[in-house]
Amino acid sequence: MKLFTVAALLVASASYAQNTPLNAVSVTWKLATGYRAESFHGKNLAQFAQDVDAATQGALKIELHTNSSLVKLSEIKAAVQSGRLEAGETIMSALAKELPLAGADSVPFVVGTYADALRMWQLQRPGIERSTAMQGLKVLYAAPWPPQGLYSQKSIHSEADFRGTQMRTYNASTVRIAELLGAKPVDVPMVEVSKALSEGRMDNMITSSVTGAENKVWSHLKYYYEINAWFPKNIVVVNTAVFEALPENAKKALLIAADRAQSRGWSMSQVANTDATNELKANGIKVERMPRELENRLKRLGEKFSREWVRSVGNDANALFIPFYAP
Ligand code: PCA
Repeated sequence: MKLFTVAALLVASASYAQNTPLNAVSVTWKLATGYRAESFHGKNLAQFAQDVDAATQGALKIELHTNSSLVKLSEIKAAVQSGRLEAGETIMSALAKELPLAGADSVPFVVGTYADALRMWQLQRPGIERSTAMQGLKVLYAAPWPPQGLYSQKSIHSEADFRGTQMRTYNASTVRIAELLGAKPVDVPMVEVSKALSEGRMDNMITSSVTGAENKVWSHLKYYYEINAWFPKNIVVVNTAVFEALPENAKKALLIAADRAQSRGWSMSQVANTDATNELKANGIKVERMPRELENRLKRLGEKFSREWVRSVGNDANALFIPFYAP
């Protein structure tokens, strides 16, 4: 074929991609998450998939695979990078090794409200997008878990009450916190919390009201201290090459739906938090404040943790915290 013919064909196919009616070709993406379909994150994803389907007139379908059923939570990011999955949802703070700024999500006592969590995400997003882009991933949206509190089998009066206990962990920060408190870290993915409780593998954990309620932890854990330690976020990403292969109008529709999912996620999380806290109480869990002295002690541990985090990440951490703390 002559060169100009090839060029003409390329131009023609490019303009076809730009102007194709949305539903001329239909693609289906697999999107996996490590969390349940019935949880608010899962419902938000389902609504996102429905919005994308409607906005692209069926040109882009998103098939959800929830609860680590297709790919385990800890492997979702790698699966999207390799193209085994087109898209996935995972918890950002567990990606701190590959995306250092994601670690800010679980530095204790930095973010205290949903509004702060959003401000933090707006400051993190450009840096996280730069890192994910280098790894072949595009960020679609993030949505917060409710604030993290402390569940315990026994009532907690002082730091000594943690010593030697088995503390459930779900990321590097929770491991470090367990260590700082003299507890033994036990890694338990969320979908296995009930099982670990019934096997006597955990005495306490830091997580949200929602995760406690979904796992009906009242069978074993009796206290919930609302320490508001941090607001971790789930992040939804797509393989960059897969995204780039979409027609322009489908890309646009997808990104609009993603922005909506992000705002919806922020509201759904707050509603889910209220409902779950009520459910914990209705099932006999004592929802309490910590003794003041212990709360102060935890805050100091949080500061120590924060210094360690800034030291380990370096400039990017300062570049995030300085504007975050600026009035
Ligand atoms: N639930 C998840 C992550 C944070 C949360 O609230 C978990 O406990 O694994």
